[in-house]
Amino acid sequence: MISKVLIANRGEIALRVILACKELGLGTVAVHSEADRDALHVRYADEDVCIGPALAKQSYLSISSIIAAAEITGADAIHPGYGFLAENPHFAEIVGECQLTFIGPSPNAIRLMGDKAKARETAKAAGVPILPGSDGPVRTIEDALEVARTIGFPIILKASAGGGGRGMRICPDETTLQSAYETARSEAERAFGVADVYLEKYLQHPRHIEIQVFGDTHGRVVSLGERECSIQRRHQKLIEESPSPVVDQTIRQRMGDAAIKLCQAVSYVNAGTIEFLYQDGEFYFMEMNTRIQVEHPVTEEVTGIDLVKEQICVANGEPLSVPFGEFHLRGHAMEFRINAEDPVTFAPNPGKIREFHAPGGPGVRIDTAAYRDYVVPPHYDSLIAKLIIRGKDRPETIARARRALDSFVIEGVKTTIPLHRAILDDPRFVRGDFSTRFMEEFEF
Ligand code: MV4
Repeated sequence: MISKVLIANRGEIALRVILACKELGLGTVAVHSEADRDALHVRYADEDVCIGPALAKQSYLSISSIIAAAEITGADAIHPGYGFLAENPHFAEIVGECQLTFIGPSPNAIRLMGDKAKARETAKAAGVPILPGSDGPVRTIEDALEVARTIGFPIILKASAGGGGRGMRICPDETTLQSAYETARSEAERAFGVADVYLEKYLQHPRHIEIQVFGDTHGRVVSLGERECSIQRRHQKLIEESPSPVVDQTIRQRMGDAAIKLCQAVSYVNAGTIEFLYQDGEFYFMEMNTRIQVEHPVTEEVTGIDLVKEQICVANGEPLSVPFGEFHLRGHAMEFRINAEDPVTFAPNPGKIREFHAPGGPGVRIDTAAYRDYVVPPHYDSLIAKLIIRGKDRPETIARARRALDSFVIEGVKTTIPLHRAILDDPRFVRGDFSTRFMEEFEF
């Protein structure tokens, strides 16, 4: 039985996990770097351990320091949050070998889905729709050209070890593929230590729609509906919402069933996300994320399920609390990622928050570890708050989001608040008529 949880993370997600532990009556251990001594996750936890210098490699990514902190404090479980070590199969394995409970999926599931070419093959074998493309990595340029000619251009080259948009090359024709193949491979080798690339038909204006899934140790897997994540820039999501403006009950059922089939094929346990590309009424498997995601609150708000508490209970061996039978999405929710960065250039803008006033009122939730006089360190991700809005429908959610953003005061650092406010006045956004290219065309 879990009684004390070490949170191997920082910022809003560390705080989010601590809140869930408190509600479950569990003890909490925060770990922090030297740059995070004054961080809220440290103050909210029952115990805290400094695990190293500011540089993530020497603290939040240091497996030995984190395991040592768990042993010193007598923690019996580790929640990895998102980012850092959350999808490191080696870390999950070591946690288990140290007789600690990893609050997440098995090392094998993490490893399998971390290889994007293998994930694609697993999806195909499970009967989940995928885009036309190569079976596994393409070994030679001749191989690549043959597959491309068969499926037709444009195609996209993706690094097997990549994901989240890193190591991709779009090729509109044979000439670009000729030159992109080797550069993509050497880039992948340099970035991930594995040169393998695979090939897919390239969709010109897809939506990114993902399904939240959850499996337990009793063999049950559920789908908890979709999140629309097309509003992003440079592969950083800006706004997520559920339900998607384009997903009806039929598509939701089909996507959910496909997601469940994939999870069952790999005996998936704990929270996960299946990402799909959606275009012209069809959806295709893209990747699976084997962690709790930044945007999980959107699903929490429309399902009423506390996903982080559910993660801990499932790691404890309990069956999923989600009732059997039809789940339903109630109302609408949106999340706005508020980053300490220039809203025009997206350059990080760390520094001291001189004024901080968060909005409240009906349908407003804020997940943050920031406060007035908090100094946003330059060493980590620039996310400082998530504004999560719920309404009875999309129009009410948009109206609430506008008034919440209008009264959200953050001074001292530049933030993405004005950008969000402008997006909420865009007619295409308001109509729900957009693809992953929305921000390329958006004028701020
Ligand atoms: C694609 C695609 C179009 N066609 N694959 C980007 C992130 C990585 N997970 C895969 N990505 C894409 N894969 C095919 N076959 C377009 C993208 C893509 C994208 C996907 C989701 C959200 C934003 C995106 C922005 C640019 C490209």
